[in-house]
Amino acid sequence: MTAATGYLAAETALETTVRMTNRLILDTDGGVDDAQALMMLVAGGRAPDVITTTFGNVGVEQATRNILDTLRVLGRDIPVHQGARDPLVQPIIDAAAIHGADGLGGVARPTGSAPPAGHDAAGKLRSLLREAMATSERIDILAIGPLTNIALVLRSEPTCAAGIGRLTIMGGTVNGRGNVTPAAEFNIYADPEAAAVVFSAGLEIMLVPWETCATHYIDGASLDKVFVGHDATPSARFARALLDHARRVTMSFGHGDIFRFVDPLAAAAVLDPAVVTDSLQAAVSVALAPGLTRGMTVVDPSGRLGGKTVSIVTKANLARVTELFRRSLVPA
Ligand SMILES: [Ca+2]
Repeated sequence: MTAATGYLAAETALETTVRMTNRLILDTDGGVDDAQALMMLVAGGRAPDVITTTFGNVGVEQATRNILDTLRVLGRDIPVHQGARDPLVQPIIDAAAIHGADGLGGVARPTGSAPPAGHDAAGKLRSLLREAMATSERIDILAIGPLTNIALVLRSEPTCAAGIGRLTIMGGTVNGRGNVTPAAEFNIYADPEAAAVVFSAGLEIMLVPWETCATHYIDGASLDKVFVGHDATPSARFARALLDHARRVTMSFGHGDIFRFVDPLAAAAVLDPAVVTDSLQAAVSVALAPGLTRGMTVVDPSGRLGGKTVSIVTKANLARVTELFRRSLVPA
């Protein structure tokens, strides 16, 4: 049999791509970099099939509104299911100092956004994962907020773990240097008990930790060039406003005019796993005791902790990540 050529070859290649890529759920807390990550997934050709929201950067209603407004800007209709309002055990914290009171840095918003498709994210996740198990078509998840929704599912129905393909998480630390406390990163610190449930479930996890995000950045001036001649569309204006907010916050912390890839780095790893150029295989456990280390991810490459190891991203191809991000700013 000869190889298909022309149109047929393209069609066959597309079918292969579709078969090889699992469906995707985005679980998000609706902050500035969450909106940017969503824009990257859409621009990169792997829009989530379903989006679930959680408290985190802001309260869950605001997080849901932020995601729905971002979808409105993008002209995309993706079902958004509102989720966890509170952590499993501890009181709620938020990150308004970083993401602004509205979670999107006060950027101008569109009108006429859709309402949420539902208000039971854990229930939706559960039914999707049951369906995935029944059809043997696993679903990938990108989690870029506190892990409460996923923990609620795994705690109530542990067998749902079998429906998850790869779970990519932005969160935690690899060297114990946090961004909320000296030891803990925000997404884990916001609900350590939930993170503990997720990391002990035996899942295939790719972890994008805080230190890797902090060391993968691009200077602001080179991003300004991207917009030259391209900032007339509503989506480019929205993208630019988010980016400018993130740059202002980073500058206010004394780090200069740079844009750090945080949730967008995790989105890049989902879009193109080859952006990951170095990673550490290690068991990860979450410190739950009150005090200095609460919410810290304890990383053990030695195997003494036991359990399934996760893949912790330590280096990424910055040029490739930047290109995936650039496409979301000014789509062709
Ligand atoms: Ca986030």
